[in-house]
Amino acid sequence: MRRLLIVSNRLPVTIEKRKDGLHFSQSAGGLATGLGSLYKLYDSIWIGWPGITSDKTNKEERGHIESRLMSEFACHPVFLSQNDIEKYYHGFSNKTLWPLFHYFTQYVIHEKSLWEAYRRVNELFSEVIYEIAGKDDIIWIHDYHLMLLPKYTRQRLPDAEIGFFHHIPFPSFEIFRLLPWRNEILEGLLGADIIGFHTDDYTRHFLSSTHRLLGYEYTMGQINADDRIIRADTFPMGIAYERFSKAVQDPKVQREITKLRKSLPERKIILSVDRLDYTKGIPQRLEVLNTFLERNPMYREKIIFILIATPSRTQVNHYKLLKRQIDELVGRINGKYGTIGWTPIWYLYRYLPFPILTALYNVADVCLVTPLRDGMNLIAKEYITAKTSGKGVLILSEMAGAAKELGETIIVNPNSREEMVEALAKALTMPEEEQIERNRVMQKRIQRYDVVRWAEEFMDRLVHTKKLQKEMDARILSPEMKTRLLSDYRNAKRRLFLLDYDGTLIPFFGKPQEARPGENLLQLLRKLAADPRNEVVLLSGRDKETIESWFGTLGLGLVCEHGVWIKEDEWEMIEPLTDDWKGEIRPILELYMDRTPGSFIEEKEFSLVWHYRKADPELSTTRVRELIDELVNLTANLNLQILEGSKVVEVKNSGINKGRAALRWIAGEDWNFILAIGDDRTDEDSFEVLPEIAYSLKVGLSSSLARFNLKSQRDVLLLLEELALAGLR
Ligand code: ADQ
Repeated sequence: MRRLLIVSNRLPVTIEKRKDGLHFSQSAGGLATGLGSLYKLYDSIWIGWPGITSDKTNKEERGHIESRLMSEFACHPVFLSQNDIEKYYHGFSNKTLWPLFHYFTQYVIHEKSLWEAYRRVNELFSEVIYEIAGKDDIIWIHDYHLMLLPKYTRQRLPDAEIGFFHHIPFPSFEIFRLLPWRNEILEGLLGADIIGFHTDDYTRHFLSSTHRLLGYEYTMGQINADDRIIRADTFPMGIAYERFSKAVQDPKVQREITKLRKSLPERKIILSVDRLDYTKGIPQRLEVLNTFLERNPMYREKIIFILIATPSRTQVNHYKLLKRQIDELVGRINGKYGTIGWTPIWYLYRYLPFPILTALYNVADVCLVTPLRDGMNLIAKEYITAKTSGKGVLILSEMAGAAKELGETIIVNPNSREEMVEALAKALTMPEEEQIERNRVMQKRIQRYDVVRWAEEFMDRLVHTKKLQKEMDARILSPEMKTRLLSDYRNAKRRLFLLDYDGTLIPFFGKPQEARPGENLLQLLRKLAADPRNEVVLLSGRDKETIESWFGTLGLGLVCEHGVWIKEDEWEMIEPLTDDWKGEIRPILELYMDRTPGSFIEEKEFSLVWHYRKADPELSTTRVRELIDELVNLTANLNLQILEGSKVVEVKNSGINKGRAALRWIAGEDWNFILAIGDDRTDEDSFEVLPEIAYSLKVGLSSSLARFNLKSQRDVLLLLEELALAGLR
């Protein structure tokens, strides 16, 4: 059986040191339940911090903790010091990442020492993983505390199967870019094979940030990083459905329900349950209640607002202030409206045991889940599920990830007090049949995509992505195939090279003038061309003046403007062409140049090119589609073709391409060896016309007509250098 290593900041086990020794207790959170299902499919171990700092334990105790965690709980500890917890957990995780990712930019602290602690602890986690991971283990890392861990783990275990799930929102680029260490965070995540988010918006935000900050292209959630395919995808986390839908049958829950009913006769109950966190919008919710009671005196003494807040991150200052603010608000509202027999708000500042929590879900007529920002929010799903009678109304913030799935609730903007007050009135008067109708639909949905399905789907996609990577690896020119290529080359009497220039012989540059060949490359080409058995042809999209000035004296065959101009001995045009269409097309390209800062136009003899490599990637993605659309309409009656290359759109006469030009050489002789290398769509035309004996190589990991892929442009030079050497022997 394969092993699954689950990694999160906290273990689902808490250890406390009391006078009589160490105490272990297991916590049954939603994540633990979901992942529990995987324990049956995989032999699993959970890695994380056990909740006790290493300063409080000695070596012997730590040894005891380690062995007991493993034997009783299948857990492995990562020991952290008080200083680590201060800086990595309370610090960078909860004073930098948490507020930033929840759009509370005013609370964010950018402090280098916190960042360094975050890096150090992530490194520490990767050491522990390295210690215990076996070759075939799957590693699933959770949450914002460990965003660098996928990369660190990949560095130690290059072939590992690594998944990452992000439980909080991933903010839009405009927010994310504020982080001084934004690139490191993205690179950290990209160490994973798959990165999961709760909603499509978060997935999109992440893809957009990797595109804009690291320049990685993506299609349908698939990122082509330098040498790997990585997937970003949406997996809305579910709950342990049965646990909540069957809770009411539990005698302990029944007892709690009876107790509650006795103490709350004839009153409508409005419930609110959260961790005490500024993202949850608790003060705003209390203000809504205040306004509601002010405007609707008939509801006074008729409702009870039960406010449950779990203590959380109590060491962080903003949380202390929030606690004080809530205490004051509760006091003020209770003082203002309360009567001898009625207290409007019942406020509990504690964690509730499961029977009481579900009893509350059961008796509450309305549940208010109105965070200002929330990755998913599981309370919303738990409340709907616990409503076995179908009666009950959920008021849900559109800023919670759960709103994407629970559209039948009353959805509100948590920043609008008006809207929320109205929603409360609507909820309290909603006919029962309507409540049941709305809830039944959602219950089915929550049941179908529960936490087990969530976890299993994530794992499925992880395995699938790894398979894709392996398929792509199989297309990469293997050492054995390379040996065969070299030997075919050595044995061949006549050899043809068809080489693209930009992105193949040199890296891709933004501006044409930056791409001048270096002396080493010129020497290499000269050496290859000097062998009388070789014919080396350069096929470029560039204009003939540039290509002639760079390569004119090396004895190469040359093709310019994607096949318009050909030089075997002298420059000639592949067929007579006109350029009288330029006057019509140029103004369109100029318009796009003006609207897309960083882009520019290149004019060649028989083509016009719009370059956008230096423009903002997101903007240019949209502009390219618009431009092509416009050009397609415009060129319908002109004998022109529109060609999309790497970061360029080119308009030229139709019927002209690199393949047609390459055929001149291919058909000219009986070659024993042909090698074609290219990196973009325009090279596919050459690959298409090659005979079977040819070796064709595509630079990069995208699909192609070429027989093999090379991971990077550097690999092209290495191969050509080996060929040049092989020729000498
Ligand atoms: P949280 O911000 O902690 O989690 P949430 O999704 O609401 O928020 O889940 C909390 C869990 O704790 C629920 O299962 C709930 O039952 C329980 N809980 C909360 N208060 C409680 C109380 N007073 N007594 C007993 N139990 C209580 C983060 C993200 C969320 C995301 C989850 C899961 O911030 O947006 O939904 O992870 O990915």
